[in-house]
Formats: sequence, C-alpha cells, structure tokens
Amino acid sequence: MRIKILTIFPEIFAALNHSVTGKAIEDGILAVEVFNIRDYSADKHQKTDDYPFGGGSGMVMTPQPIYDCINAADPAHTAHRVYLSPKGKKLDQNKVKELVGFGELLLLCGHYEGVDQRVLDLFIDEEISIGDYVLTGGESAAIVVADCVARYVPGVLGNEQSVEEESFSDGLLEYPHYTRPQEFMGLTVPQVLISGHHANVAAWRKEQSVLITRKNRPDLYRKYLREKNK
Ligand code: 21W
Repeated sequence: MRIKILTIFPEIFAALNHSVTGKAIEDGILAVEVFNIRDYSADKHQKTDDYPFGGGSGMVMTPQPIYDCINAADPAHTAHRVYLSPKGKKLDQNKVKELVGFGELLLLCGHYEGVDQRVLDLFIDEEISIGDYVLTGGESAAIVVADCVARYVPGVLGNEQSVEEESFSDGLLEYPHYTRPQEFMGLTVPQVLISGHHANVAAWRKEQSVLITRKNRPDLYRKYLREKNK
C-alpha cells in the first residue's frame, strides 16, 4: 500500500512512524510519502492561501501550489485521489476496505476554509469526512484514514484474524478485557475468565458485548436485534 499525503503541515505525519503503522513502514509493506504543498508555491513568499471571492471570513487555499504538488506526487494519476473535507462522504469500515483496494492513495489535506473548488473539480476523485464534528484542518483526518487503511494491508496486523474478529464484524461492540493481576485496587477479574471453561467464557463475552452495545450504541443494538430475528 502506498499513501501520498499533501499538506502544509508535513511534520504532523511523523505520528505514522510509530506503533503498528511505523512497523509496517519499516517492514516495507506500507509506504507513506509526505509532500509539503508550500514547496510548490510559485509565489515569492511561498504563499498557499488567499482571500475568498465573494467575501467572508477565513482564507482559501490557492490552486497553483496544490496543482503543482499533485503533479509531482502523482504525475500519471495512478493514485485514488481523496480530499479530506467536512463536506465529504462519511468514512466507515466499508469505505476503509474500498480504499485499501486502490493500492495507491493520494490524501489532500485542506486548511483554513478549504481549497479552491476548481482543484476538487479538476483533480480529486472523492471527498471524505471522518465524522460529524469540526476539525481545524484535514491533517488529523488523513492520519485517521492512513491508520485505518494500514490495518487492512496484509501482514500489518500480527494476527490476521484480528481484522475480521473486531468490533464491527458481528455488529456488536467488544467485551471487556482483563490481564494480571487477578485483583487490582479491590476489583477482581470475573471468575468465568479463570475457570478454563471455554464455552462459558464465550457465552459471557457475548452477553457483555450485547450489554455494552445496548448501553452505548442503541443504533447498533437495534440492528443486531433485527439481524438476529431474521
Ligand atoms: C472545518 C474547514 C470547517 C472548513 C460555512 C462557511 C477534513 C474535517 C476536515 C474545516 C469548515 C473532516 C464555515 C470531519 C472536519 C477539515 C476543517 C467550515 C465554517 N461554514 N472530517 N464556513 N470534520 N476541517 N468553516 O472538520 O478539513 S475531513
């Protein structure tokens, strides 16, 4: 998997050099290339933004540096080009799987009020939002996308089973986890987990999953009930 990130804040993406994504990069199964849009500005002060036509507050990212940066990063348009935007289609696990399928992604991060619409009309394949809350720019969203996508690259997770066993694969949230010690600050590990009775452990975990889903995600719980009664 190859991910090209276009941003005016390249330092932020050092975050990907850690933990699971960092290991995948080291192992050569994930490649992350970060391009500084400012380096492509033809302006004498390397300016990347300008005032909005029509007025209003906030600045707009000017098209020239982005156009030249896209051409440097993806000259033959071999990448699926994504603009991270609050107006985009909302990211979910199905979208993540779809993105992995492209093999090569270009992630354009906006800042200020966003980029000139003509950049999107001419050069971008898809706009993606990571959810209904307001960020200061697309950088944190691009890290989210890169992180989610990286987990689906074969060999990234030690345990290949984890990808399908996770939270959303059966539509329920995960059961609680415990490790040593058996007692911590007066709280003990549920007896069933140390019983060695695998069927009882599985039944307890399923019950806990149903309870936490009903409490925190009534939307998923209703869907689970509907599926179960089919
Ligand atoms: C947030 C830019 C709000 C512009 C009308 C006119 C990328 C993001 C972002 C940002 C506005 C994502 C306004 C979820 C996000 C992102 C920066 C609009 C007010 N209203 N996913 N002007 N949420 N956000 N500004 O914010 O770039 S993906």
